[in-house]
Amino acid sequence: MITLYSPLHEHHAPAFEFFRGQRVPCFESPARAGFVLNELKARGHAIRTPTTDSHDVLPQIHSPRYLAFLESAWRQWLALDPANAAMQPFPSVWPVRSLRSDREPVNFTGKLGLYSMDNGSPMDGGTWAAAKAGADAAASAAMLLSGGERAVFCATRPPGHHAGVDFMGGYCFLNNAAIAAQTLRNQGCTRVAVLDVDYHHGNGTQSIFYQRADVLFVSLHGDPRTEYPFYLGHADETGEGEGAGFNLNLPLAAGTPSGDWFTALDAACARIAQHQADALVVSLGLDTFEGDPISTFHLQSGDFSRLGERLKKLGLPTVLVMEGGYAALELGVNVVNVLEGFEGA
Ligand code: SP5
Ligand code: ZN
Repeated sequence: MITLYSPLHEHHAPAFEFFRGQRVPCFESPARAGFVLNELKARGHAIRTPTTDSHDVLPQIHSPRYLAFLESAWRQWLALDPANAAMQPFPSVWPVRSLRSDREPVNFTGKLGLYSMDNGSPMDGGTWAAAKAGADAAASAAMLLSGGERAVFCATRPPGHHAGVDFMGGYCFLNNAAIAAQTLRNQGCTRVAVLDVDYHHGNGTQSIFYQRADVLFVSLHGDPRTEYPFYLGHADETGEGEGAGFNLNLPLAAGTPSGDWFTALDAACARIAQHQADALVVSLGLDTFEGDPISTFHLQSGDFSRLGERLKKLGLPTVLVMEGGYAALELGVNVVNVLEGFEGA
């Protein structure tokens, strides 16, 4: 399976995030992709640079004002004070219920809050370039599928599945899985399925496709009653309008054993088979791993081979995009186990 990788991800390297009120090194680090790249090379996988520009598909997924903000955010931050070059912007005010989100503030902090779901998406001067390179990889992968490729993996960071039409969140800025799915639709696929196996619910992807029947969204994840992102991902969210019946959430209790996780995966795959999709996009989060520092599931490295085998059994042209997974040392092995499980099945 071809892997798409852009070194531009390295430029997204914010120094810290907030965790239990303290500044801590970002869990979502450049080293993550480095370990993945090393393992891919060590195990003889083909690596290519993305070739398709996602410029035209981006506004099909994200709002123009959000894209304009993201692209210019760092310049705006520096314009406030050159000393900001050494600082990280964080939102501190959000337009929650009863506040207006239709008016874009002039003030930078006002804009940042408007376009953020949390304070968990630190940015720096390389964030736009890295996120755009990830979106380009997602679009390129979809193009390779329409050229006849069976499966393509995007070794991207930052991840994407928490990013919605007009907001960042959970380390995510551009929704790579949605960009891949939309590109597949643009290329003539009638029905696409997105399967999200990250530990956290893919709230951004769900919300983007919630009213659409052409893109089925299926997710297994930590129960939002106790797990991030808390405000979406419940089983009663089944889609709306034309999208009614085209959203399936399979929330699992924190600490769920791997056997139960694979049972839920079977249910997810059964729904996807029923959709009669032309293509599959997998939001491949590896934070279901036993050793993940911020999650509570118990998958072992060998279980990721089994995941790859199960995905292959769907028999669909498949784009896999990397999402979370914060046990950086084991991330390469876990990712490549999925790919080789898929190839070997
Ligand atoms: C793409 C992705 O995986 N994003 C995840 C963002 C999670 N951000 C909030 C993490 C809060 C973790 N709390 C963990 C408590 C562990 N003791
Ligand atoms: Zn996650």
